[in-house]
Amino acid sequence: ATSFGIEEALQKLGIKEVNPGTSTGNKWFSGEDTIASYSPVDGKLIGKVTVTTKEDYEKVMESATAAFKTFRTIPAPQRGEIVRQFGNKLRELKEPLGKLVSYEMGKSLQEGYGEVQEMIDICDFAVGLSRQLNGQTIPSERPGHVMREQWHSLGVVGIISAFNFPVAVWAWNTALAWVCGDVCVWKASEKAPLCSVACQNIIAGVLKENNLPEGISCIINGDYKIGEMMTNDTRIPLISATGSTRMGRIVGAKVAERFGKSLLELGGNNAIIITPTADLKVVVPGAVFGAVGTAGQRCTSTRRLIIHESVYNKVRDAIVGAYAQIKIGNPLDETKHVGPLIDKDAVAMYLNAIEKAKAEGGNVLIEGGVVKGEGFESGCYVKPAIIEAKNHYEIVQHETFAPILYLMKYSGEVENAIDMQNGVAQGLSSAIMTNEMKEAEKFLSYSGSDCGIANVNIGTSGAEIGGAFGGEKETGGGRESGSDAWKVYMRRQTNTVNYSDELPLAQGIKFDL
Ligand code: UN1
Repeated sequence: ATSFGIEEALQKLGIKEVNPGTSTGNKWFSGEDTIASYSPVDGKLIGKVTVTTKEDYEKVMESATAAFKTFRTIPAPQRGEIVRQFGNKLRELKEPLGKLVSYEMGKSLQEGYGEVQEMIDICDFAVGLSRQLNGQTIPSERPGHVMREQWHSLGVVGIISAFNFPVAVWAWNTALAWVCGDVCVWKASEKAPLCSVACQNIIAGVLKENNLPEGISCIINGDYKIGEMMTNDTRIPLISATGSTRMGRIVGAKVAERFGKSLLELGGNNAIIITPTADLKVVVPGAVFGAVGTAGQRCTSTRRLIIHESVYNKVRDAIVGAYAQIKIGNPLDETKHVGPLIDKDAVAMYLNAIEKAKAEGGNVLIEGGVVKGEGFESGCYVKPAIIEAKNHYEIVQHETFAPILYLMKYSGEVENAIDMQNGVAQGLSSAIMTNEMKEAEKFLSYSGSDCGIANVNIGTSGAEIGGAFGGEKETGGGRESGSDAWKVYMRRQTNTVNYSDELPLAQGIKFDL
């Protein structure tokens, strides 16, 4: 038996040895092929999920398109009520679901719970939003006329999610999509398929209790070929995809070709600028959590520290000192800070990145490497590394999904640091540590950070759901979660109504018959 109550958690979530990987809600479909999910924590097989067949995909799409026609007629606040009940179920199941996330994906238990908390938070947000899907009234240039803008449900939303946030990213999308009157088809990462089964079990119960039709929440499972069925499917007006820039380039192009919309959340290359007035009490935890939290596998993970030369040695020594305190080990053990990487491929990429950084001239301050010995049998545990590097190194320009932190110096004014921060292809998250008001405002101004997220005196990761989440450039341009991100899940309609007895034309055009 596995320790830390995993067996019990799996049971509470309805996870079996072999699980059907395709579902339209309370109906499940099994194919022959399976994906085995091994835990990076101890290398053990957790369970299997069947791969979606072409025929079953068709059943899912038929069910989803039919459900949409009913679901969009239910008043938005009533759809909000469904999401409210879903949020309550998540509150009840926070412990087992958080544990499964931690065990299947490898992030610390605290972060596993945090991820479920993000799901609960977005449900609460969506419930309020269900009464605020407001359009506007626009003054018409013509007498006796009024213009309006309305937001209508869009249709089937296809969700492709990554292994690193195996449940929260799905919820960011579904909670909003559902209150907007859309139905969802989710292809989870093949590296965390059991999380999709667990989530589907939870929402299926809510849908059943409310006598709602099949097709409002669907899951499909498999590799990229299963995702491709969705990207090529004209019945899906919106694809929301989280993952690598490589994946997003393909998905974005495919979806655009058929005039679908895509919401892309791709790679980041996030930096913290550390200025001469930065407070070390804030800098050290901010930078260290950003770099080693989730073993560096967040798209918002801190990859680069851009430090002013006048404080460089002091900051470097403080960060290096803090790394000495980091405990690597079983993420279910709450005394550990850093768990494993997702799999051995990720370990190989991490090792390769360190070699490349060295070959390009990087100076290793904290040696990386694979952790061996008792408790580390999965072969997925690595040491967080620190390397002094130059921003232009090819490896520094590239997102490596692992705990490797690059330190670099800037001199002179903050503008030089901002140039370095912006001098990468990605544009997700960024931060400045400063007590100088002018520096902070410059960083946030039009000529400051070019990222979708720009923070002052906090790190690059750990965004709250209330703000819109996403970034520019190779990060893909999508925004999900808070603010007005809901609009992408709806279609905008402009209405002009004439309540006069005449028909004046716009722009003063005369058309006399
Ligand atoms: C991701 O890494 O894909 O800001 C999402 C954060 C989290 C979300 C990260 N709230 O770190």
